[in-house]
Amino acid sequence: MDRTALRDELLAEARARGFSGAGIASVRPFRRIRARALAAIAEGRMATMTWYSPERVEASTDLSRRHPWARSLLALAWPYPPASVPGAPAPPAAPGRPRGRFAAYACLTGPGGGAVDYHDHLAAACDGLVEWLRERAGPVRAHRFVDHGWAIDRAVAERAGLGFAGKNACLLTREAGSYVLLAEVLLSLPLPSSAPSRRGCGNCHACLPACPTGAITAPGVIDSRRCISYLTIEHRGAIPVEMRPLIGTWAFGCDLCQEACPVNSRLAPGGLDPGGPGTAGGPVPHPDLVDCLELDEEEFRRRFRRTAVWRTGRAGLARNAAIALGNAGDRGALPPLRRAADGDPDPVVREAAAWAITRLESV
Ligand code: B12
Ligand code: SF4
Ligand code: SF4
Repeated sequence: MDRTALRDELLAEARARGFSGAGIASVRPFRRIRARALAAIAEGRMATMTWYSPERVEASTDLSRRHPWARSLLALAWPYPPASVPGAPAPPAAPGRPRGRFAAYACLTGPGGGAVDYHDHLAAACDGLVEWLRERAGPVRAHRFVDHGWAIDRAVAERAGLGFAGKNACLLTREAGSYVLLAEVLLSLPLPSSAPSRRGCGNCHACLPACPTGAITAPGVIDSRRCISYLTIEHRGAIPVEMRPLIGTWAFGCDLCQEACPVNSRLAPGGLDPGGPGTAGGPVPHPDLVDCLELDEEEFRRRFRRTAVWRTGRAGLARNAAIALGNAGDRGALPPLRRAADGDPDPVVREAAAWAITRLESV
């Protein structure tokens, strides 16, 4: 079969299976992003994420080192709805039970409506697509990357024409803006490359002032040490005191630089249903912060084991909730904070709760 026709059929099949974007990139090294990623590590912008090592960057930016059989790269984007629409009022909260925020990607639901971890969800979708390709094209060797794989997902997607790199560093796609999760599959089959996107941010710079912590230090450059997403998901131990008031009520991740983006608001007129504040069925966009503070290990596992929130751990979520409660300004949250400051098994949570109490008592 003609390779261009096969590529086009494969990309159409990806869309039919729920991916919002699909494209083919060459496997040649990613030299520009290699230099940027190494600089991010050398300048400390990757904070304590030591797993993001120079060795990983070298392998991620020259995929043929570990996979010499690879002849093309299939890049894929999976869409998800934003958690809220800019300007929309926050959902009501009961006195003493302020609501916080979870990043929209953590609230991803599967076909049955239940919460899912996007890694599992995307991996299954990629595998299904590779099976389809094998049925069409015969034996094809494949290796997939989903987020924690050794590939730089945004750079691959950009080269495959899925979209362009925004000043908030996110990959902005035509179909779903930046509200996409990325994955890619190395193939032993040579397929012709897709055309890169010719769009860009132009004169817009709305995301830079929208970041409350100044984490976007230059267009396309994120200092993780200041990024709420890093602080609430990846950072272990106490969150630096000077950053705490800037985190607002985010309890897991942050979407502010995406919510400010006109490309997203043009494409996504509706947000996720805010639903109730309870997390009994898994992550929700506006969770009850006292609930997040008080979960024990068993309940945390039951609610979040197969979701993105699992990464932060019970103590990480409770630490974040304590800080968010301090920032929410509702003194009705003082009793649960006092209980956590005295009795939480984790010293980091106890200290965060004590900080929140001091902050609320000074309101
Ligand atoms: C480490 C990491 C983080 C770190 C560091 C973020 C960062 N920007 O480097 C932290 C924990 C802070 C983080 C946060 C988030 N992350 Co993250 N993260 C990663 C990870 C594992 C590696 C990223 C990386 O290599 N960074 C190093 C830099 C050099 O690479 P980059 O940012 O990817 O590169 C782009 C920009 O630098 C930009 N760029 C480079 N130069 C220039 C110059 C100009 C002028 C411009 C305009 C742009 C530009 O172009 C590059 C290619 O597109 C990837 C998964 C993966 N394996 O790739 C997910 C990934 C990037 N994260 C993702 C998501 C969803 C997020 C959050 C939105 C989660 C949230 N809601 O809380 C935030 C967004 C923060 C932000 N504005 O970037 C998605 C991004 C999807 C998308 N549409 O872009 C990814 C791809 C995971 C996935 N598989 O879907 N993340
Ligand atoms: S995710 Fe939040 S803190 Fe991080 S760069 Fe975007 S707006 Fe700033
Ligand atoms: S807000 Fe503007 S500058 Fe920032 S990513 Fe969106 S289009 Fe680009």
